[in-house]
Amino acid sequence: TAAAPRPRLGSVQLAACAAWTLGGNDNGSMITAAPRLYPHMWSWDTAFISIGLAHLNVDRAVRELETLLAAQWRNGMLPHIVFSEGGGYFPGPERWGAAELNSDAPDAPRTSGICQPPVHAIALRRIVDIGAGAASTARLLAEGWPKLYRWHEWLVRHRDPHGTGMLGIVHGWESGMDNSPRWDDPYSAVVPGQDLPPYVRLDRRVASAAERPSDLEYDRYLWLIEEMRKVRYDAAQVVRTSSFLVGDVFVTAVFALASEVLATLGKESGQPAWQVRQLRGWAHRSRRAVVAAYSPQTGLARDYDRRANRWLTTRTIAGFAPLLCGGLDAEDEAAMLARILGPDWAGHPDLFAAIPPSVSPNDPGFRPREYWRGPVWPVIAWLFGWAFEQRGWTDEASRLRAECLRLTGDGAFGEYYHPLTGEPLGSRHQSWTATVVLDWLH
Ligand code: 9WN
Repeated sequence: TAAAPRPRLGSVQLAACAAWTLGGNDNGSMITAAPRLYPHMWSWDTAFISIGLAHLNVDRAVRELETLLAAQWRNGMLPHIVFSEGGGYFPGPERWGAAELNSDAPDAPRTSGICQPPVHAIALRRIVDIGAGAASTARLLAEGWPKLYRWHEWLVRHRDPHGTGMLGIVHGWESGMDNSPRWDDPYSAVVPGQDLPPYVRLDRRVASAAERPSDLEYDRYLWLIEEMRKVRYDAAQVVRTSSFLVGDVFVTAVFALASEVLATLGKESGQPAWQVRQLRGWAHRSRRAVVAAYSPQTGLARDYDRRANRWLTTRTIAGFAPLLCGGLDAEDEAAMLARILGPDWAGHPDLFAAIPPSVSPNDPGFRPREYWRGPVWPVIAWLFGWAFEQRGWTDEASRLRAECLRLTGDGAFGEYYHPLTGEPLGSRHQSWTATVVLDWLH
């Protein structure tokens, strides 16, 4: 797998390409996650998309985040998909049936019935900083902050009902890392019933089968939706009945980080002090849960399978979650930082660019083309880079940024990349890849 020579654009051309990509994905009411594979709005994609947009047009960035927030469920959940009028994606709004089954779901726009990692407060921070002084950012802060507070509150109430600090997910899609090997064990206990309604996958019309999840994986994804439909997406019942329930260490770390960020934004903008304090308390508790999930044996943090009552020791990029939110003691943290940069991960000698892939090339389960089982995801690198900067690891952050720009410098904006050759994979013109590139260029 020798790296093929790839064109590299200058930074002005690359920024222009990114802007062109976002413009092309704008359907008039939203910027879709990707032109053909994902013709709708995805929750965490939109958070990242709005960051890049803020560099081009801050009012447009604000509008994008507002469009997502307008689809918030009445109970506080931010849905993982906000559907546009067009079709072209399966499962679409009819298969989810969220509005028909649950009165908390909005009738318009249509949405899915699950959520995604809570990175939105980080986007709010970035937009407020980039667009300081603009009337639209002041509006977003005033009106968006209480919505994000309710979103975090929903997560605590429904995904950590016992106050452990670790947030649960009820579907691999909620992790954002759909078919990561992290979920192989818990998914093996998800047995699709005979009454799984038939369906036709649309994703493989766009991306090659070798780069997408398998049919068995899809049956399980769809079966979990059937289970949720049976309890009408009632959040408390979903957690009781879903055959997939996992404490997700990465989502928990994102939540801890984002709660801290939201608290600071709230303090700066005069939000109620008790809510700011509560957010800091949630952040503290979740940070402790992430630290408690750390395994000295693997040097990584673990997920917890709540159905099987056991830790999951799969080694993936998510195991570096403590680097996002902090909390480890200084020695363990230094070792973890060295590990993510070292020869098993970003420093692996065969990598095209020194960016940590989703699974280590040294892992027997490493599959360099297959979605969350090996490829590099620029957006994940952006998140770690941003956290590194917050933590004061500025050299590491700028090296990561330079390597990411090298990987994405051909302007293809792949959804993910082959870690050894740098080939773009999955969808091309993926909005969140274009947008993190824009942020790196500034
Ligand atoms: C299911 C949109 C989304 C991302 C996820 C990524 C992928 C969807 C899919 O695409 O998931 O939600 O159909 O494969 O895994 O992280 O938000 O870009």
